[in-house]
Amino acid sequence: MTKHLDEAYRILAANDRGGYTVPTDRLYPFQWNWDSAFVAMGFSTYDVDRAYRELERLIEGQWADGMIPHIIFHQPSDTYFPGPDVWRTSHTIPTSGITQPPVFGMALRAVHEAAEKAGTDGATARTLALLRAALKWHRWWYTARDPEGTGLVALLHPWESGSDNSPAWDLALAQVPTTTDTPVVRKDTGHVDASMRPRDEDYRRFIHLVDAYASCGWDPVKQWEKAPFKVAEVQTTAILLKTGEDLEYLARTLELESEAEELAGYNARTRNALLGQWRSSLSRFVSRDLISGQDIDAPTQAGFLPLLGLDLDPNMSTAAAAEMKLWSEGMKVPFPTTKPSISVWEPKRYWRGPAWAVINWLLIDGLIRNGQPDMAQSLRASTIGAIESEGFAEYFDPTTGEGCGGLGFSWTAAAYLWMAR
Ligand code: 9WN
Repeated sequence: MTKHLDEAYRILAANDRGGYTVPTDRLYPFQWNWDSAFVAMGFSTYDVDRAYRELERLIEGQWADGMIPHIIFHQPSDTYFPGPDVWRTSHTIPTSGITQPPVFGMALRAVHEAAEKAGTDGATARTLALLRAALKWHRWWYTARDPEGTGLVALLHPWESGSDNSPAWDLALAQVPTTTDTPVVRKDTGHVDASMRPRDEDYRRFIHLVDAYASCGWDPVKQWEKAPFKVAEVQTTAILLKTGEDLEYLARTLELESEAEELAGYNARTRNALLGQWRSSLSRFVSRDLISGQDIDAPTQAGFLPLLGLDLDPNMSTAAAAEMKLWSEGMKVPFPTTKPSISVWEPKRYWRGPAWAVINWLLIDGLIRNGQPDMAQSLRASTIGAIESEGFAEYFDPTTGEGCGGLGFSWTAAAYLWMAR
């Protein structure tokens, strides 16, 4: 284990670009939002100052309306598409124009607790500044992405889910045109095998959406009206709820009572809304396409993520765990991001089947919360085992355990540090 811990430290040091960490060299040469939150939790296990720094550098990209973008382009690089010229946003530091799952609040609580334990100087002031930024972003989610106050937040681009080419988007994305104003000049397939990446057609739709929102001047109200893709999504909403709980905890700890009450209100609303997305016939939760008005019942990992933020009735948690077990049968490294028995399952293609250490991390937390410690323990052991035998790959083929995608990956290193602690 020491050898692998040392390797994890080495990867995070190698991917450091000055207080922030790139996901991996060349393939992802900038700061990514949810990657950095996971990385901050990894740092919190051995370097609290660096953990705070990761979050502080991320909020340099926060927009005036509160959104924290999914990419912060701190320094130029020509190894990634789409770069700042495609996004056409107007923040002081170049950024993308969409967001990513708000793991930030979970990370802030972990970093704050590590600082308390270590008795780190100046920790309260640093937590407070980050908490204020997190609160602004939290309010942004509830106004920009749930203007009708349903309690579920919507994504306007598949990249916002972090699960870019998941089968969950197939039907909704098919309605998005493949025409673009911007030439699609992919760089990713120059770094990793094209069979492991989203398809060209997916990219044309991804860029069509970027063009559409850039032409709204990135104004959230106009985007909401014009959006060709609008999905009230359970994975992101579950993460928002868990983050909301952690921010509420921090607000109470720092005696910000009215902020804590405000957060408690959001949390209660979202808890009810998420519970309403449970489908007992499927033993999992479903997202909703707000354009077609239909449930999205494609079987993906997102259906189990609500365990992270909810305390389910034991009948529900037992049913969800049994369904997860079914999907994991015969898998060397669970948890597959798409149900293995269905026709669109591809065990090596990005979010259409592979196992991801950070998704397992969130599922493990959800299983523990919901009284399933054995399953949590076996998922933890197989994730650690996959990393120790294959290295710190971006993700893993669940059937063989083979490491796929980019190598020397920061969030896989962070997940290892967190799970091994
Ligand atoms: C687009 C950095 C990011 C992750 C996402 C993952 C992938 C980007 C891409 O890489 O997305 O944001 O270009 O493929 O899907 O979850 O944050 O690791």
